[in-house]
Amino acid sequence: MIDLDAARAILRSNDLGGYTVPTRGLYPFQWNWDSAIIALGWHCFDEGRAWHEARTMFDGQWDNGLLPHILFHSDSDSYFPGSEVWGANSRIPSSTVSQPPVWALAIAMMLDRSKASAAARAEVEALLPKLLAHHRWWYRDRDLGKSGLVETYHPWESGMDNSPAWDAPLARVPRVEWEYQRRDLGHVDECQRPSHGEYDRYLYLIEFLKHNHADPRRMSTSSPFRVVDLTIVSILHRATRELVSLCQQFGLDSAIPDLEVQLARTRAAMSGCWSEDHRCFLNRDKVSGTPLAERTTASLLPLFGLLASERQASQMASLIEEWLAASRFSLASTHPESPRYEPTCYWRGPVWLHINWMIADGLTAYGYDDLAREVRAQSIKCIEAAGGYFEYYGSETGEGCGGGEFSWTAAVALFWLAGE
Ligand code: 9WN
Repeated sequence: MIDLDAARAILRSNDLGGYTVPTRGLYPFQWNWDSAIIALGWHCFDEGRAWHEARTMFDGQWDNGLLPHILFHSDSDSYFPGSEVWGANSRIPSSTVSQPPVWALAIAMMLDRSKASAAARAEVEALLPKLLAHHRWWYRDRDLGKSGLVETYHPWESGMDNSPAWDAPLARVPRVEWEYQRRDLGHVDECQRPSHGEYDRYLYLIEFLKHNHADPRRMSTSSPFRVVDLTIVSILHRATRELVSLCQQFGLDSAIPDLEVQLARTRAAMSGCWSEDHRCFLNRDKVSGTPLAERTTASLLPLFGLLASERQASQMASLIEEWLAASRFSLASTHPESPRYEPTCYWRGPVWLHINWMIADGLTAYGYDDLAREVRAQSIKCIEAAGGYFEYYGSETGEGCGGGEFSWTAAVALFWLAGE
């Protein structure tokens, strides 16, 4: 049994007034994709608060449309690196990269589920131009070559920070030489977090962005870390489809043709990411121009993005069946057969329930209802085994890992697991 009162209590206690922190201490600010998922959770019991979450996030949008991955609404010494390290020149102190663009989808879902529809329509009307600017930023500044596949310049932008898919591209990034003190290790056991070598490189990439004023042309020609991340590509495609539908409903027809061009471009480009041998899609390294042959849950998200053909979906479904069976708790964020699989280390193996939701949703869209139900059952099993809502769960033991009282996990329980 999952405890929905406890899930609601987590959102309330992580509410800092207009924005919800992922968890207290470890992540004391507003994170972009967390916040979209959290809004869906709020929407189940307090619609007004859900829209407030969205407004606060978009208050931090840059003039060029970028929606930062972190908004540093207030100071906190429990997290590193803070806004001074990023050095952004923004109205609300922020990071200088974005995160998987879930917002248009979240807003479309909130509108759809809304009981207070006049109020909801007013909220969407106000948010729509900002959503459009956000999506245009991705297509314009992150795909200068109009390839259909947006690029990313920092593992933190992918949201799957230390995914084994990034090992090779990250290895060519220099390490910073200055001393710094990590704060995450004061909250979570070291073995569940990225390594020092990874942090040195994350910081180098922040400096690189700062030095180049996050300029799209410079980043796309010289960033030492430049990848096509399928989490972003898939979510962007799915969310843009929702954006088109919102534009239709709200009379913004003139915005649609451009979005349709982008959607078609991405669909056409996806065949280049498919691997027959792996039975799934693969992220790409743009520096070396090669596929990143590591099966992580990002490889499955094109189902959620509605980017797979029926034939590809069927191969992915058989892969997912094996993937589910390969660890006691599923879906492991890295395929358990990988030599880089680590069942309790962050994005290298543990189970993340918002990703399970996306994969289950994709499976349903392609007609694999039984598999989708199994992914959902596995998600409930994690919460039960761990006895609560954690950041992620050990894929062999179901133990709660990372931060506790975690907002997006509580939200997923409310808007997904509580249903049916
Ligand atoms: C860096 C907040 C965020 C999530 C990311 C997750 C983790 C941050 C960190 O926490 O990243 O952005 O400091 O580890 O990887 O997906 O949005 O929950």
